[in-house]
Amino acid sequence: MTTLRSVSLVGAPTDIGAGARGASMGPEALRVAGLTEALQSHGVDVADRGNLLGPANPWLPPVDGYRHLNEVTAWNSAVHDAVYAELKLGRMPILLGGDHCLGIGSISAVARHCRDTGKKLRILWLDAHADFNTSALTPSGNIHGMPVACLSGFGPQQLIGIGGKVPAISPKWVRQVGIRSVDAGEKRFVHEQDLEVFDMRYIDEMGMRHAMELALATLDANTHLHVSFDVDFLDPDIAPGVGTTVPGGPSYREAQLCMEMIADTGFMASLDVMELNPALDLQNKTAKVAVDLIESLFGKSTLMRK
Ligand code: 5AB
Ligand code: MN
Ligand code: MN
Ligand code: MN
Repeated sequence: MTTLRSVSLVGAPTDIGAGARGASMGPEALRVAGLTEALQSHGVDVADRGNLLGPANPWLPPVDGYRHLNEVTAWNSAVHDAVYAELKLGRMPILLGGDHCLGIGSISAVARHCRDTGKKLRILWLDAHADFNTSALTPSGNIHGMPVACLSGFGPQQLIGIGGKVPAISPKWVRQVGIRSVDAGEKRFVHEQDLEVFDMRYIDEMGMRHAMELALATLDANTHLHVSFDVDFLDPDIAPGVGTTVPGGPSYREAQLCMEMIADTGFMASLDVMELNPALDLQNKTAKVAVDLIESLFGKSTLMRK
């Protein structure tokens, strides 16, 4: 198992790209749920870097198809710089969101690090949503619905340029798992760009095990695996504390299996934990489930096999 054992927690307390307020409280809820202690209990060296700073949320309607574009850019630049700095130190960044627009800063930094080090990048996108909207396709203007498109070079210059190369990634490097809510135009664009999607219908029919086997199939010793975990990936029964719940997501056990299979590869080298919204949660239940699942990503296993 080669998963890095030195981790840096980077909090990004903002809901600047979301359609509901409250994800700004996500980092603190994960800390209160015991994230540091849980990781330490698996022998991980944890440095909590505290929270990044950025502009307040002015809560304005879209302009040219984007809400809060300048504020989203400022937050993503801060996330990029922090994540890139941790990777340079040889540590594994865990970004504590914050809404999922911040995947742009995080993954553009990871992609830059992979260019520096000659690593092959694979991105596992665990989400109910494809997050592949553009200003022309979006029904909301909320940029948390656009990060995969922006990273693939489809978005405003000020966002797609973060990290120094356009596009930051190829959509061919992405594997999406758990998808069950995609807008009509977004769906056409997902097919056009050939994203590999293991949606809930696929998981129902083939099982989480088979979906994850395929999603992880092309990893090798030179791969940097980035996991972008949108907490709304999970079924709302176990994870009600998100702004955009979609019924019919993975159960607790299916999600555990998904995380355990990622841990088994030993290739996870960076992680985002996004969209947790404590204002919509029940006694921090969703944060606790998220911490449980993160433990599994770091090798906690229910297996009795030695
Ligand atoms: B999330 C929606 N597709 O674009 C849009 O939570 C929802 O980061 C996006 O996955 C959900 O507004 C974004 C309707
Ligand atoms: Mn989502
Ligand atoms: Mn998302
Ligand atoms: Mn959401």
